[in-house]
Amino acid sequence: VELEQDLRHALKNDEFTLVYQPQVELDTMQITGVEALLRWYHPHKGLISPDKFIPVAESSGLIVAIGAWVINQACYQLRLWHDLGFEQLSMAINLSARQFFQRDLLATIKKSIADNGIPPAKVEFEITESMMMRNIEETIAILHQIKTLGVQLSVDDFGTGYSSLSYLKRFPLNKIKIDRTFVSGLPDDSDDGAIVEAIIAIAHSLGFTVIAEGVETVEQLRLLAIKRCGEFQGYYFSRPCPVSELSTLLLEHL
Ligand code: G
Ligand code: G
Ligand code: MN
Ligand code: NA
Repeated sequence: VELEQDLRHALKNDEFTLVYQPQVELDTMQITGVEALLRWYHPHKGLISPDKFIPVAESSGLIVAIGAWVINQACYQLRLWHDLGFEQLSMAINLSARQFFQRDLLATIKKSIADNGIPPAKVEFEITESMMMRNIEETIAILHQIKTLGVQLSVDDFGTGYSSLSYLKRFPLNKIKIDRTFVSGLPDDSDDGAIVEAIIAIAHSLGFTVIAEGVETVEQLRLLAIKRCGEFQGYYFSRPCPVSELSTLLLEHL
């Protein structure tokens, strides 16, 4: 309750910021995109993790306003990076369940893209596998609507939502993000190895690109390369970082 009160003031008090984690192409080790991740600097409690406050924002409905701020801020930052010459860079933005099933989402996305004058194809929205499976028909319909804007769509935390792989082809997606719980077992855990291999094979046969999350070691990276995973994210390359640090990384890797 206290957290919810504070969350109500956080937007207008300018307490939110976005950090960005690079998404890297395995073959070239070049940065192709970044994922925007929300951070809340509470005036007294300091940094509060999204794992703590996103659920509160969801249940209170505040997520709609906060999420709209995230979308616009991420698009604004992408415009700045494009203007600096990093024109190939894409921006991945997380959507929460309540945000996804909310009527204004389409208009919010459209406005942020138009206001910031960025190519829609360079913007990607992530929804989690568990969100997708809650209401399959409605999810498919909304994804098709979002798709008409020309943006990319990916499924986050894939492998944790217990969806049948055969369902996947019904969703108009571009990319699958392999959940980091499977990557963390690589290269020694043969079950995780088999799961990762299966996800990559199915994804490719359905025409999706694949990104592995949570890559922390060079051994994990090598195994993913052998299994022909296209891209990765993780501490091995970089933690999520503020704009200035990311600009430096872009100069070196793009
Ligand atoms: O960056 P970090 O590990 O702290 O993120 C924790 C969780 O919060 C992850 O599941 C991530 O997807 C989620 N998250 C981070 N930023 C956002 C955001 O802007 N919107 C939503 N809906 N979730 C986010
Ligand atoms: O659920 P989602 O994939 O959006 O969440 C991304 C979260 O994963 C962020 O909180 C980010 O900080 C975290 N993360 C990113 N890279 C790594 C990594 O290499 N290891 C671990 N443990 N967490 C990571
Ligand atoms: Mn994500
Ligand atoms: Na994830």
